[in-house]
Amino acid sequence: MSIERSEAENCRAGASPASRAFGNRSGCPTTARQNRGVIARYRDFLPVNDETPVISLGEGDTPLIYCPELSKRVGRGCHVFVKNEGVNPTGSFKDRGMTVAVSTAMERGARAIICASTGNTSASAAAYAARAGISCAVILPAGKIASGKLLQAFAYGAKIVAVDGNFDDALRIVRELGVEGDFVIVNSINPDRIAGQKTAAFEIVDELGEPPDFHLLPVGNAGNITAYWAGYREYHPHQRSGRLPVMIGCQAAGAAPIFHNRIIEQPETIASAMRIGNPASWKQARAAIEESRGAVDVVTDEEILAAQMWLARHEGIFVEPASAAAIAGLFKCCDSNEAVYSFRNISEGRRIVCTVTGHGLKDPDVIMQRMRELKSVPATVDDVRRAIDL
Ligand code: AN7
Repeated sequence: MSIERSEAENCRAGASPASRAFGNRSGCPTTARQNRGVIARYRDFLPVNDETPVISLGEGDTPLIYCPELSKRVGRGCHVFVKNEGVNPTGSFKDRGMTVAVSTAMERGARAIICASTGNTSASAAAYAARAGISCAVILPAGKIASGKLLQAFAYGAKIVAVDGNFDDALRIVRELGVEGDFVIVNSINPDRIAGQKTAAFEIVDELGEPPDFHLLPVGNAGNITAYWAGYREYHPHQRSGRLPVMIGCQAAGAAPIFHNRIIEQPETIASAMRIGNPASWKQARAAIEESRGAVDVVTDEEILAAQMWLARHEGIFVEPASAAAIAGLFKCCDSNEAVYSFRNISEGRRIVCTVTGHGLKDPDVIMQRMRELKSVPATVDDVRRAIDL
């Protein structure tokens, strides 16, 4: 009996009514407390308390990969690191915010969550709802979701609704449904999502000892750039220097409302994750860019696809097109006269982090189109050797 109690005490989730109803679904095993996941690691910085049931899939703690070939491309003795968010439980950075948003929703007794999504938020919401044992509705722009992401939402058992419209239409509908109170919205307009996503900046500072000089990332609905900037500022006391990074946001040329400073009615890009014309965190993203003396720039679909292949083939990191926008943005900073922020005159030895937000396998169709048809050969060593042709 006393052992049972101490296990329950160890398991913070065990304390709340919500988690009692939930039993073991809180993510807390009966014999040991789960120590993985962003809530376990950064609890003091997150809007949780001892009553909050922890709904986790072991997200976060993603590798910050030193990239020698990218560093060479930049030159000037600079060091480039890629923060690979594609290795989160559902294959994107969204899991960091989702663990917090779903845990706090459970604490408040939610029975269902809802989101609009270009794909990754829906995959993540569906997984964490399944984990929590609650319902999940995902509202998606019809025909514009990468196949891997759609499969995930289905596999995790979400109710999928495709609308004849784009992401901005879907988010408008979700906002209205949220007001009616039947669902907790888990888009990044939910501040708990942003709070969870800040932990990526904490991890980078913990690993490098201080923030990088430059941080590049793709920008769609602009929640992530908002979260990183908040994270870097909030984590100040935990770093050696008082410095903050220059934030550089990368938008797709056909879906660049922040760059153009106007709503884009019909956003279009191969990077479907970023096909957003009226970002929810627009103002916060602007503030991050201005306060950090950074920039927002655009990259074309061709540049995005070239960067995706380059990163896979030179560094062994396969990311989805939206994520490759950060790499394409880095190349633009280094190579192009049109870059909003040029790296040609930056000081020697600067540290640059690029966040790659989602795994390449999420969007196989884009790559598949570029593969030639695979013809089989007879099953002999000679035929295979000839076919290898190296
Ligand atoms: C891989 O899933 O908006 O600027 O609904 O999936 O924080 O929106 C996804 C966005 C970058 C842009 N990279 O981040 C959604 C959604 C990937 C993404 C972004 C998204 P934000």
